[in-house]
Amino acid sequence: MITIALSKGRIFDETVPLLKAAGIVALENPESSRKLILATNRREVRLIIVRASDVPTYVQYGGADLGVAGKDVLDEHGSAGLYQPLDLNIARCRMMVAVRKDFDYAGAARRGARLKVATKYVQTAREHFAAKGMHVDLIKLYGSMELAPLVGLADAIVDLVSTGGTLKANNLVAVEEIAPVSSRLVVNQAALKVKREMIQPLIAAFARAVAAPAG
Ligand code: PRT
Ligand code: MG
Repeated sequence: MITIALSKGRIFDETVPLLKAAGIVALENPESSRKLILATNRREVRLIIVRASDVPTYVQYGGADLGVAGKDVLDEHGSAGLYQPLDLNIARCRMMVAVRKDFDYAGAARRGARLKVATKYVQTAREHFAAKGMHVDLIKLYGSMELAPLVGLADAIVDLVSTGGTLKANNLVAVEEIAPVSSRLVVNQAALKVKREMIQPLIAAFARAVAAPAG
């Protein structure tokens, strides 16, 4: 049996075509089913549905053999015990620094001001500002970062941006790109050895599907 960990929503939706290219079709839809373990058309393959930020943990400890996780999540989690053979090029977005429209970020940076930065991505933010030599106080949030500058909790946020619609709706502007983000295939290193004859063809099929997307 091999177990693949996925999160609901955009990662599941964008992984479906890759699974299909590898001959794997889920027998249920996680949006309508409450099941956390989904059978597939292949008796020896099952999917588990976990929070996006829990995917690396399941794979690292062998609760799943493989998984799909955003680079944002992997950077925060660390890569211990995880083999990352493939950038799947899905769920793409950018890790950005954003501020209120009326906040002079460049000026504050130039003056060496100490900024309050709210984010779910504390590790990523710490490394980014340290590399720039900027002093920041990091405020850990678990969601809705866009609110923090609007109520004076923070001067800036570090968050993912895809269409830019959320920033715009909240009178925020992106002022700096930290990194492009896409989702990666992650594999448990022990499973790769023990179940190599099942996992290797799967990685190969995913790689072919990424190189030549259908449609
Ligand atoms: O929702 P939950 O708390 O369970 O976890 P999650 O938010 O981490 O999961 P999910 O499914 O929302 O995201 C899974 C992965 O998708 C992330 O880890 C990213 O790698 C990737 N991804 C791609 C995104 C986005 N695009 C994205 N736009 N994840 C989140 N967003 C959010 C962003 O945080 C912001 O609040 O969407 C909002 C901005 O979107 P735009 O289109 O308005 O710019
Ligand atoms: Mg979300």
